[in-house]
Amino acid sequence: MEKNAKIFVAGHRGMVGSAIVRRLEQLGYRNIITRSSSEVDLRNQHQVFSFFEQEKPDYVFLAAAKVGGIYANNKYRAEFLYDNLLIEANVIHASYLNNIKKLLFLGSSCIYPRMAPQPLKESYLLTGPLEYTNEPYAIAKIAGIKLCESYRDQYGCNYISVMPTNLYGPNDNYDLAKSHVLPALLRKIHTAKVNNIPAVEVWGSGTPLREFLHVDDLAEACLFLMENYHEAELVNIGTGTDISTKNLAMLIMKVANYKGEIKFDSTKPDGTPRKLMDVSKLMALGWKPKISLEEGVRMVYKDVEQMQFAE
Ligand code: GFB
Repeated sequence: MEKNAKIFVAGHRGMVGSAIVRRLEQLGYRNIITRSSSEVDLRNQHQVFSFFEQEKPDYVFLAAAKVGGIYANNKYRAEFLYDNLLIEANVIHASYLNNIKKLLFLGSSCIYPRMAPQPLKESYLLTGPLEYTNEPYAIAKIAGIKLCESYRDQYGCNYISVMPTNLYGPNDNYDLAKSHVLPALLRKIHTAKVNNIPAVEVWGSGTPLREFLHVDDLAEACLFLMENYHEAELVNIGTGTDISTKNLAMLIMKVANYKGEIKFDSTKPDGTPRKLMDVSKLMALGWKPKISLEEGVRMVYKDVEQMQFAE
């Protein structure tokens, strides 16, 4: 991407979008355009089409989405499907109408079948039933992948799809009803430590395995792929290693120096038993993550220590 290229980062206030903007600015890109959802509601086709006609960006990072952890996905099933379908359809079609140079679409590792062989290869997409708890979100993201693929087939658009694993980092969501496991455990363990609470609650059995990538590594991978990848097939972005939710809690307890107990809440769902990404395709292209899980947790815990959580 030329340094003076006009780059639209959709979803710039979120954890992923803000990391992409941060990385673009670090690399000297100066013509970055962003809009809050109150300025341009990406679910509103007229607002999106007018914005694109007016701004005509050269590149688009489509990081805007309605996201959340297992509980939110399962509770707001209609919103996760409707909002995400509208956002991707409007932004991808507006990009086509305005002949933008390239678009990068962000999906998620939950698009793969619940019981697909591990680690998950890009070719496993649509080879089996999805995990129930996040099926609406996964279907929306699969539709986004197919939109990019179909606009490439029919109109020759250079749109690529990337599938990150579970993410964490600055600007994460710490609302316990909507967040993902890593920020939720950071908050619960920190709160337990400062308030001398003897035990913290971990949802489910503690056995599900999850892979975690720091969002700064993800941003680096997105810029790398925007520059170097021009194919139709999706690309996994991850670390290639995973950890059980129990051992994640123990890692965070070590980082926080919290000596309490873990209580497992079996009334909460485990979700997918495992969703480890096969990242050999991306690594063969020349990218690899830099931030280890322990290092990343220590970095984020420093931010959490400054946060005031309502009890
Ligand atoms: O991160 P998480 O909410 O989403 O849950 P998924 C991961 C695992 O952590 C589940 C357990 O087995 C949870 O039961 N867990 C333990 C907790 N304690 C907690 C807690 O306090 N909060 C939360 N949230 N989980 C998401 C999808 O699935 O993965 C999204 O729902 C997206 O759509 C995201 O794809 C990447 O990893 O199960």
